[in-house]
Amino acid sequence: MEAALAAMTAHTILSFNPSHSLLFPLLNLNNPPLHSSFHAVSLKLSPQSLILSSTASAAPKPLTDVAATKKAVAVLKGNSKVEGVVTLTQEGDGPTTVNVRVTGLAPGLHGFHLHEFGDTTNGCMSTGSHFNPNKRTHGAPGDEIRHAGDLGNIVASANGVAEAKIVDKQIRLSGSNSAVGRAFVVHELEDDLGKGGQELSLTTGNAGGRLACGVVGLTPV
Ligand SMILES: [Cu+2]
Ligand SMILES: [Zn+2]
Repeated sequence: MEAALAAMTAHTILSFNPSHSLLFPLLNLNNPPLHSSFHAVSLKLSPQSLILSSTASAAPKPLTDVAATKKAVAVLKGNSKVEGVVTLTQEGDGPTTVNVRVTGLAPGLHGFHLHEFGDTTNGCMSTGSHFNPNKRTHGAPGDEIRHAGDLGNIVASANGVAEAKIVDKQIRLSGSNSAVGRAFVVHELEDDLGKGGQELSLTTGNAGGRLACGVVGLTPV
């Protein structure tokens, strides 16, 4: 938090300087007699007041973030008997816990991802590709190089029920990696986690059709 604050302060000062160099030539041209007195006052006070105001506005924000627990839910449906519920909880800035229960599956592994869009106007197809804010290739949940949306596979038992508790550091419930407003998709086939050597391994994990999907929305904690 202190490092972020220092970075913000440094940024404030850096971004302030160009306005100085822009401001004074203009004043020089338009009103030369006022230049020297305004120059002195501005250099003395403005950087200090900027630092003070950025400190004051930045300090309370991380405190409320740390204290907050956020919770979200997605109800998965599709064009088959496959359905399920995904709940996400995140405490402060910690990892996100994703609890999954899907029924109606063929026994075995099924790719499970967060896709980019919370749009189901054309069923699960309109949820787009795997959520990928950092422009990486497809991978396993434990990989450094992966889509943020890559949560690997869920495993259905002989009775077609898959239950999983996934703790993930890339999916969040706020900020640029937020899952809220996007969609979870459960797939027909196993996700090869980018290692299948197939044409689609590095984009979709070759996980086949989209059996069910659901848009992530906030829910009471
Ligand atoms: Cu997917
Ligand atoms: Zn992916």
